[in-house]
Amino acid sequence: MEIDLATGKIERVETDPNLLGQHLGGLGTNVKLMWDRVPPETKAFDPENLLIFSNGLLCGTPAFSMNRTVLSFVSPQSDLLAYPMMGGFWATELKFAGYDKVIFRNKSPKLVYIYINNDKVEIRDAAHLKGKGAVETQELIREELKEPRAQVAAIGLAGENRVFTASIEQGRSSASRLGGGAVMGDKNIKAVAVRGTKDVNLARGAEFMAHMKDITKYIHYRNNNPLPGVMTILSGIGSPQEMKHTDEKWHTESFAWGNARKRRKDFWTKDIEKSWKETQDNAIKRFVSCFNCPQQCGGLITHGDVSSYMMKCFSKLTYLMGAYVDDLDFGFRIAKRAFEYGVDSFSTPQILAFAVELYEAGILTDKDFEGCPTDKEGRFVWLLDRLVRREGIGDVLADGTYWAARKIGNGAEAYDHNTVKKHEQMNIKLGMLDPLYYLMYATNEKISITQIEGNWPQGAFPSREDREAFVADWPQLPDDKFKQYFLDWNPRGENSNPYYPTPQMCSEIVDWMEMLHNVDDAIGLCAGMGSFCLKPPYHIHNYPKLISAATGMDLDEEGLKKIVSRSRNLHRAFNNRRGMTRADEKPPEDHWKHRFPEYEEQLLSTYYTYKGWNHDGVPTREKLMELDLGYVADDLEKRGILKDG
Ligand code: MTE
Ligand code: MTE
Ligand code: MTE
Ligand code: MG
Ligand code: W
Repeated sequence: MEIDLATGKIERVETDPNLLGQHLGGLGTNVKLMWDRVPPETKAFDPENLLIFSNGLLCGTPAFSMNRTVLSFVSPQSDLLAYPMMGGFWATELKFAGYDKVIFRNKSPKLVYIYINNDKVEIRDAAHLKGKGAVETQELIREELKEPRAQVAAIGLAGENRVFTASIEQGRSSASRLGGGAVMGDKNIKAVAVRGTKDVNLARGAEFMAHMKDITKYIHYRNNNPLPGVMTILSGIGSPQEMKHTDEKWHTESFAWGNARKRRKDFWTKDIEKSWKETQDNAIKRFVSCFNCPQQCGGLITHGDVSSYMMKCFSKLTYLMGAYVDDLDFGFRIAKRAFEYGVDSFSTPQILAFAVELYEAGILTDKDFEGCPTDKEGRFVWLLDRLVRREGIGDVLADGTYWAARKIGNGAEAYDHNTVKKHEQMNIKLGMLDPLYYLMYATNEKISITQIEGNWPQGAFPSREDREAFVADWPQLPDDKFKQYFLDWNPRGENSNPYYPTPQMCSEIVDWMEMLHNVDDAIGLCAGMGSFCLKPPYHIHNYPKLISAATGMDLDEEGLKKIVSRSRNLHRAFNNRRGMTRADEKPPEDHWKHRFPEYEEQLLSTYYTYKGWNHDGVPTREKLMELDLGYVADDLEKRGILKDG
């Protein structure tokens, strides 16, 4: 469905089966639409920027955990193609209403919300919702529509004010990174509500369900047999079980506090452990899952006088660590406020901590902080309030550290030390260069690591027996050679970081994991059941079977790999066309204490070659032709981006 917000025209366009054959759905087909329709001159807040809400190819089928909505747009922060994602219930509701995507173009003259109720689609006035919270708005709209089962994705103040880190919130989920909320606010859309009651049909239903039987069995098995020898958050499946685990020794001591600055290696004392466990156990009323998922990664939070809300993963830690506050109570308090404002809880606390650093360094002054409380908690809340309203210094901070640093000047640029392609990274700063993570940070199009890491363990196992046990039962592997790579990998000494896995092996491993993420993001699967965890239920040997049974398209492994590689290269070309090049592909300088500049260049070159990209990181004509993307090669050549093949 396509909605022109300037004219109010609503069009229904039949999904083109050829397009699905070429790019599957979700992120894959979004990228194709963006390539075809959003030229490189278009900026985030131009009317021509599209805002696409898409479900994945298998959303709404009986397959577990197929519930991702993939948003796509040009990001105000990076000026590249952003694709934040959310689970929850919105994607499948859209499928049940009979649509695969909603594409918004142009801007509405006044604040509106959209109501899709099966075939009936309305653009409704939202003047009365102006300034309301992103969580609150969802309930207000359901009441107004008298449709308690409508699923609503909404923005808060931050999105309305085009804060570059504004998110889009839905139920227990959030499309968080790279400013989708800002683009939605710029288009004057407060919310998109959906209600759908139609059927979803499978091409070969019995066959599909037979495959699901095996997958279900495996999910039970994995849930009953957590992996030994890895840290708790990696031992199970589903997105990280931060609501269930209370042991935060690893995160609080390994990740850096403040604006990704200091590690506190003795933080996790007995007292902290006791108080944090108590706070978390009291705060979580029950566990919640996304549509048709057995894993319950979210928590329904009721905390003191804070009205109840839902949370999962790292948001409980990010503000607290950014502010150097030791009490978990603060984490649960400020998160609700931030979710109502609708901001990304990775970037935003880093920006607030960046402001505090600038103040301490005398680059920001008392004048900028006039009226700000002096305690750490009060200061963070005050800064957050200014940021989402774009008031005073908040107006500068609202563009994120990269842009704020350049506006503030006076040495502030040196404090922008944790961005890749203008985007704030997780606060993980470690000692020794990790060649796999180096490649992920440098090259993946999500501009953060989740989109790439996953099936390959994050570190070598110390004992040979444990390694042998791990590889003995590894049916998810795309190729048996990875077993040997893993067996030979040591935590220290010979065959360890940074020279092992070798650049060639690293290229193969990163490519394999990226391929899985590209599948998940195209079919709408939560990465926690596929690409993002160790030994997941969905993998390269069963994806093609499910896709074939659902669609009737008879895909094998090679065919599937080719499709996602096509979308992935088109995605890269889209960003190359907007100026992204080798010089942009680097992790923050202080990301590891020990760096190896020449070796890193070798890693990057080896990976580019493996991917079929030239020295600048642009797909070669040969690669593009192989993927039936000759039209992309022509375009890049015409623009002088691709030279000499
Ligand atoms: N921001 C908000 N507002 N709410 C969230 O739940 N989750 C964080 C981060 N920012 C989160 C958030 C986590 S744990 C992840 S992995 C990323 O958003 C996911 O990014 P995406 O939604 O852009 O795909
Ligand atoms: N699923 C896909 N397909 N892609 C992703 O990047 N991120 C995971 C998980 N599932 C991810 C994904 C992580 S780290 C988290 S914390 C949750 O999604 C975020 O859930 P939400 O987007 O519903 O808020
Ligand atoms: N990497 C390491 N080494 N350890 C971790 O615990 N957590 C993951 C991931 N990478 C994690 C990690 C989780 S749960 C999230 S949400 C992502 O980091 C978020 O980072 P991103 O925004 O860079 O994708
Ligand atoms: Mg998300
Ligand atoms: W996460």
